[in-house]
Amino acid sequence: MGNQLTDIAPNPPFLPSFQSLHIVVIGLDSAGKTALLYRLKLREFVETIPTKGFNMERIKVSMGTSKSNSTTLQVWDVGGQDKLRPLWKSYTRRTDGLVFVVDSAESERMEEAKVELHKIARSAENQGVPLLVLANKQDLDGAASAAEVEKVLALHELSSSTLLHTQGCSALDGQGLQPGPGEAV
Ligand SMILES: Nc1nc2c(ncn2[C@@H]2O[C@H](COP(=O)(O)OP(=O)(O)OP(=O)(O)O)[C@@H](O)[C@H]2O)c(=O)[nH]1
Ligand SMILES: [Mg+2]
Repeated sequence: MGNQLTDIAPNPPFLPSFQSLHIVVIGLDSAGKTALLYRLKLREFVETIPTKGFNMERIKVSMGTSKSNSTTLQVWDVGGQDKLRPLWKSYTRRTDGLVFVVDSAESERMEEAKVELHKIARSAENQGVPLLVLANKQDLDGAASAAEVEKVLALHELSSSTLLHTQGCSALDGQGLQPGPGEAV
């Protein structure tokens, strides 16, 4: 994840390396947000329980190709149950990046995911905030590809207002989250 985020939101040269970037991870309940957070932090799959509030972890990543130039992502994983979604706004205010996680195998909830994503991405406060859509659970049979998720979520309707990238991944087996430049150090 760090790879794509640092690609679309590169550290400006004037940003001191000790400064951290604030990243908010949202998406429907059970999309895999918490599993992804701990896959990135601990590099392993951990069993989760539904998030009632939020989890926050600091994840150090290298910027560009140099490991000596690193920064810290302060990653906020916010519960996705419908009664918690009104709280998303208070986390996304003034964030440096948004990550929206989708369960790629759950086709019957894609419309619900689309509505929530468009609501948050179109809000005035989030204009210009880089958005990474993670098409999670690629390990499951029948999972939609990143390109299919991009289409069904109608991301082209958002691309003029925000920097956008879609990535297929799996918190379970780590695919799409491999270390590389800009990844956890
Ligand atoms: N097969 C598979 N299962 C996954 C993957 N990621 C998460 N899961 C499972 O999906 C379920 C929900 O994962 P969570 O990470 O708790 O989902 P969440 O988005 O944080 O959900 P809320 O906290 O309710 O918003 C759990 O049973 C996870 O083990 C994945 O990549 N592949
Ligand atoms: Mg959670």
